[in-house]
Amino acid sequence: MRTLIRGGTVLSASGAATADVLVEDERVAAVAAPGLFGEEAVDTVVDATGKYVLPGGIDAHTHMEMPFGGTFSADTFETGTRAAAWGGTTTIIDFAVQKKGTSLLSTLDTWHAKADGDCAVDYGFHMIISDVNDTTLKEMESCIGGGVTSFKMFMAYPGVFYSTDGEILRAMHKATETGSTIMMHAENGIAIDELVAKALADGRTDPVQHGLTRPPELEGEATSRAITLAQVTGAPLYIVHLSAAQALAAVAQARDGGQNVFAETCPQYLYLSIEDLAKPGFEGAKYVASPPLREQHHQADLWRGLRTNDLSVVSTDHCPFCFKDQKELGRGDFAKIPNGMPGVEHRMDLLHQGVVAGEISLARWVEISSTTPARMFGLYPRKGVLAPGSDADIVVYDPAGRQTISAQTHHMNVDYSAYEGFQLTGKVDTVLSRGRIVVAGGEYHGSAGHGRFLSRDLCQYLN
Ligand code: DUC
Ligand code: ZN
Ligand code: ZN
Ligand code: ZN
Repeated sequence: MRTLIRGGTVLSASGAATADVLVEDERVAAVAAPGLFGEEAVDTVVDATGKYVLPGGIDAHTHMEMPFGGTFSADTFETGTRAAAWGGTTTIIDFAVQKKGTSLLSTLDTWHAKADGDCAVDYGFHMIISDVNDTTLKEMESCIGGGVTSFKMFMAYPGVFYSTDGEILRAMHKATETGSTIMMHAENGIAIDELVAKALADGRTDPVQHGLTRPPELEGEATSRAITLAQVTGAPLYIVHLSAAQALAAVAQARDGGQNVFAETCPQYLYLSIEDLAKPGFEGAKYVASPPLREQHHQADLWRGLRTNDLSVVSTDHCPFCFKDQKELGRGDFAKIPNGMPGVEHRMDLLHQGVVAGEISLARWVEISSTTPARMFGLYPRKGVLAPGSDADIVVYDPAGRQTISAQTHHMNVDYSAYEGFQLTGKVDTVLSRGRIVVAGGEYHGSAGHGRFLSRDLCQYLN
């Protein structure tokens, strides 16, 4: 089975060139000068004239079917990966969540049971550690053997996911020993819980209080502490969902010092702000995620961080909860609003607006959305690049397309969009997942079960 993608501008993390891409079965067979391949021996021709051709997006931070406060995030692996495909994301890395008192390996089994056979595009897992003990530490090795090479820990949510500095230190020692990566949710949860309790005691219960009780200084402090613990132990550290200028400054300083510290941000921190959380009535609940949306001035710092590579990845932290029956749980008590926002479908498009606005280059768009996440999480060059032998995960993108984001038209299984009414320049035209056309001409041709589990290598950036 051969597919020829003809006449497009082929993008990579290092530049752009007009070229044809030949796909044979599941892989890229060749990228060559236009017209070099005849169309005789080809089954399907995709005309990409006037369009970009780029490696499929990799969203390294999603939560499908994630348990949270007695409910589950609203996208299943099936609906969530279908929405990802619609938006040009052909790989997700989701999180298996260890519950206190359970083992990492049984947790991994549970997440395989949720995802295997259900995904429309390829997927991998990170492991969330919330119970550090001798068994857990030993099991980290088995996780790595099973292709799960990165471990998320929490400095927030005391009593639930929270780990003490000592527990973090122990896991970091194991990460150093094994070459695996510690991913950190860096917010000072002990201080935050006091601020939350005080707000509730004072009768301040609206969604905006979620933001006001999680100030950016407490993200900065936790980020610095995580970096120090990583320095002491030598562990590679990846800060997830970085939202605040204070945290970015800490990351930049560590990187200048040559430490293996990396960070991602998310589209919501680039485009939304605490003004959204402060919308009247209960509307702000739609924007409750942790860390919270910040004051608008942080956005310019984050865009700068993306240019300087102090922020090297953009993931969504896609964690959708319906406004009607799920966010409702927190009416009258902001602390009970499920934490998370939908976004897996719109990451590529929203980042393309950064290109349109002159914030980032085309090459940087590809780098932060595909090539770097592939290297960061041990998937390169199978993913993240269009080169002979790579998986044929390919997006044909129309830079002149227009669209308006709306819950009426999106494909995520959630009843609102955080970006409702956003008018975008650029639109996904055609998407291939391992050589198969899954989106074309505004129609979906994918299927649950096409997506395969990705056994990942270690981070490919370590000093
Ligand atoms: N952190 C995440 O990464 N996702 C959902 C909630 C949270 O605190
Ligand atoms: Zn988190
Ligand atoms: Zn998350
Ligand atoms: Zn619902």
